[in-house]
Amino acid sequence: MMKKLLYGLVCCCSLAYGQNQDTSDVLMLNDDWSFSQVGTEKWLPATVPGTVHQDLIHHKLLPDPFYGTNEKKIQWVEDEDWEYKTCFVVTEEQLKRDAAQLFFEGLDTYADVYLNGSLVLKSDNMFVGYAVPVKQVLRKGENLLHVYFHSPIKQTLPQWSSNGFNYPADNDHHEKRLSVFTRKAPYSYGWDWGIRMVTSGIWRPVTLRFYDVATIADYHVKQLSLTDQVAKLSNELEINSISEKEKSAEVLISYSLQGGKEVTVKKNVTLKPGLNKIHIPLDIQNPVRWMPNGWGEPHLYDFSAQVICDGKTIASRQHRIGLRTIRVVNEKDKEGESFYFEVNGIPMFAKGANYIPDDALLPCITTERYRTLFRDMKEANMNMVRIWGGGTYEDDRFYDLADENGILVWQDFMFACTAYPSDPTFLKRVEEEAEYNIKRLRNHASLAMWCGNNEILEGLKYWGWQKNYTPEVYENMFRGYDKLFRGLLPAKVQELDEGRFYKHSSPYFANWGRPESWGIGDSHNWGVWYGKKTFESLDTDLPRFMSEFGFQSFPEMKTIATFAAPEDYQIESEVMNGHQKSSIGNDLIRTYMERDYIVPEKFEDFVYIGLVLQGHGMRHGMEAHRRNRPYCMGTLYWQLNDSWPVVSWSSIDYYGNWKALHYQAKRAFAPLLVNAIQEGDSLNIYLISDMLEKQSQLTLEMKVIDFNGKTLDKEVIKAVEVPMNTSSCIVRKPLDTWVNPEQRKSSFLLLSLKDKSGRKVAEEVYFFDKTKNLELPQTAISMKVKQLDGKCELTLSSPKLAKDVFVQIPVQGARFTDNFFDLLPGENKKITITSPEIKKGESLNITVKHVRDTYN
Ligand code: BMA
Repeated sequence: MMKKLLYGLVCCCSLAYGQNQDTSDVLMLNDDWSFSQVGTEKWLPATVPGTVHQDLIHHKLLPDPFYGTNEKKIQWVEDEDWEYKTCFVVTEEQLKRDAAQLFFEGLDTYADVYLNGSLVLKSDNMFVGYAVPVKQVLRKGENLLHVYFHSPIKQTLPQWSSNGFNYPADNDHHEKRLSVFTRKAPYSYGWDWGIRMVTSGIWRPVTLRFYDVATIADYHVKQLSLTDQVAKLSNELEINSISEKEKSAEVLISYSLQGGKEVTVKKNVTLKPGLNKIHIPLDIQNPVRWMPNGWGEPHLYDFSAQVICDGKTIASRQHRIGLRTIRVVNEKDKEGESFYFEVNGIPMFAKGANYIPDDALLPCITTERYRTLFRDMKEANMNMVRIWGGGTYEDDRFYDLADENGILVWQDFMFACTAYPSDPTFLKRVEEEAEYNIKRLRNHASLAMWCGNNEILEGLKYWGWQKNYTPEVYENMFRGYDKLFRGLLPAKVQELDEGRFYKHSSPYFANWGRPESWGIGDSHNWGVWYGKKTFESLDTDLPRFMSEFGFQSFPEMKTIATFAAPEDYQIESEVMNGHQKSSIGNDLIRTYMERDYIVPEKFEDFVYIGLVLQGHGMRHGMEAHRRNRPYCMGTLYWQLNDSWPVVSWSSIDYYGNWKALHYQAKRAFAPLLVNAIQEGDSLNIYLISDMLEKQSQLTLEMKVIDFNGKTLDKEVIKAVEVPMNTSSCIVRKPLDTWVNPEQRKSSFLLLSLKDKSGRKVAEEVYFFDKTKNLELPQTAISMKVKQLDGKCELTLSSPKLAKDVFVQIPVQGARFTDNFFDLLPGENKKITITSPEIKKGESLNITVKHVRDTYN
């Protein structure tokens, strides 16, 4: 008999499986799988968790999809059905246990699961974990598990055919837009930065748990209130008893205080057959708060729940819990409607980026890659990441790392850029998905808010769908929107995660083409890029919270070299075009480059100047947003990362290499920022602090220096104070009092903020003109190299200014303490490059380039 249970009703933390602290017996079923294309009868070894694409690539039945124009050659996979099977052994002791539960953390997507000939599950949602009671079908000895994946294309074609219209899912790179019918990561059907790889497979782990009496179906540590004196919590457990009679049990909640002392609270309960909801209140005196990155330590308490029956711990669950308050202040005010995060009672300027899935093949993302990504965010002074709605609800590891690193998570539900169906079957699936993921994620301290979707209201109102559809269809899209995003999802959040902020869309009102709307809520400003507006427009086109703005670049040459051969090194070659998914992308890059730079002829130089352009342009925006706090209270740029090697808006490429933008974000997001900006005829200097302590007794040194290193002017302001969490203008001076028109082209302003011991606490280099107008000198950079195992220390210097110096080594993912910096005349700049691939004594090809090098 087939029975499907929602994961929400059973165990939901992968950690719990790893650290089995109870009497249950867990078999990991990720080994010995084989797979076959239906109809071929040919079986080959398979990887679980994985996707059929990974297995085909492994067996050389598919070419590397990222290389050249291979994307075209792999599209057939989506039209086929695929089977996976494995055998596992069950012992007599295991069979004697009261229950056995097969658990799939993720099936992609339409799968029929057979165990020893019984159909035990039919899945239809990639975002849901499935728990199946299987005791009745297990056998002593060998058991056969068989998963049949229906092609997500063939499965939904009948729906498409009877729908009568094509959904406005422009990012779905197929003439028949089937993606909307399936609850499956939208980006896998293609995106304007994404390869199309419509996957199938067992994409998350599989386990089989044998247990007695009961399991903990859910454990929620609910924070009821928090003050400096006391945290009031409620430990809410759902215990599923499979016993036919009532059973007495003891529930133990323990947590450890700072210093390691363990505190335990007990409750005696009577477990009735079926689901038992148990609440155990708990107070923590003098709680240590979880703080976001930049504000202190993200302290976490280790919580554990145990169910003890007849002297044995029959079930247990663990969570790491952070105590903090997060309030999204979204209120009408005299300027419109605010949108900001108040963390532990203090308004927080949000600094971060939009995250897309880190791989076109999700199971390829290793723990190490997640760790590196969080290190990248933390080092760039970020405190927030938005998990954008066209990907997936992320892996548990992602949220664990967000908790541990103090990075707040803005969580979209997985809907983006198109209307969706809203028939009862679809709504039911979404309901299951919401329930599963809200329960899975609500214990995370980092989870700051839920958002219904990405840009769907915006699409409905402003992307011309009115013209493309009949009034009935269009009206129905609106009604469907309301059902999903104003009905179902907020109701689920209210029911399961009461108190956490929910907004139906991002943006929910502001539209980049309508200035009168910018005072309301969060904005996606695509005036820069799609609207061809200048980067300087970001100084005055101000949102209350910038949840997206972006600009593209090519990845650096060593990444291009992974998918293209030297003969493809042209902006519009077939291979490069295959890796540029925005039809207007190359033209826009060139248009913007012409405005500010001398456009190089050589492809390699174009790639480099493009990186420089993206970095400076985006930094300009981030600084504008920070300068304008508290009117604007956050900036999350589009986009943090890539899912394959591609031309995109990212600040980190697929191989983990920071683009210029990531270094510029790090600078723009510095906790203490000194920032010069031309406003009208005046050049003004701002001091911006996101710090929680007032900074005093600082000295601001302002030097105008020519490109040969001669100081033309110097001014010092002493006893400077920077209040906590503020932006203020400290100097306003007409531009021509800083430099004369000639000097504008041949000098820069060096701003240094020093503390009372003379230590530099902030620095900015400001140029008085666009780069293309500067009289950049030719100069040779000298470099001292000290190469050790795992790292390389460089000291760079140049007698004259070298602008936007880019140091390259042919090692993917190497980490640089700094790059894309201005090397000031006479300065000795030390940087360290780290990578396990760097070896003492082995030759390392280090190349250095600066803007002047690209002139003929
Ligand atoms: C934003 C995103 C994505 C898209 C990006 C660039 O609006 O939400 O859908 O990739 O624009 O076009």
